[in-house]
Amino acid sequence: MARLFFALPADNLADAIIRWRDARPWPGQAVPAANLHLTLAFLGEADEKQTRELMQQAAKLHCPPLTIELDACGWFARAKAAWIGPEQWPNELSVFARELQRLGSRLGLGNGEQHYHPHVTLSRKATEAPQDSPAPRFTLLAREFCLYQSVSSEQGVRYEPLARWPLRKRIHP
Ligand code: 2AM
Repeated sequence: MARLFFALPADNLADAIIRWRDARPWPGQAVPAANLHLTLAFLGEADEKQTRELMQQAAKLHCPPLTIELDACGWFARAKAAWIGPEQWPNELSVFARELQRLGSRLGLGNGEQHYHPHVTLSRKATEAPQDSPAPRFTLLAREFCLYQSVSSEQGVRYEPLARWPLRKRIHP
């Protein structure tokens, strides 16, 4: 079994975001640069057959390249996650996240969560919200999406991309 999720990688921005976070008071336990991503759909524990099927189906999906402004800070009190994310985001992002979540649920995966709020988690075990001023000003240019496996080890968790696909608009004949 593998613990899986679909996400937009934030590799290009990760170092700049970490510098920004580390230059201000920020609650909780810092997430390392290599783990920064914007989750599209959480899938949970999948077996090999489900993983194969996810890859086959995901390859057929379409979503245009996306520009996402990371211009707000937030905190999920229950998950104790402090994050940055968009104040507003393209509708295509919500539509695509829903499609990926539905793909997961057709295969018996995911947590049935309906509400989608895009974010990049910058720390965990945060018992308070980060200060929201000055606001972040990053632009995530999403050109591809990935299926990640979450791997836990003594050094902590790391996210390994199992597959990646370009974001591309559907071309109508
Ligand atoms: P997070 O960024 O909000 O922490 C890998 O664990 C990814 O899946 C993380 O991005 C995490 O979201 C998300 N995730 C982990 N457990 C989850 C759950 N039970 N429900 C929804 N998303 C989850």
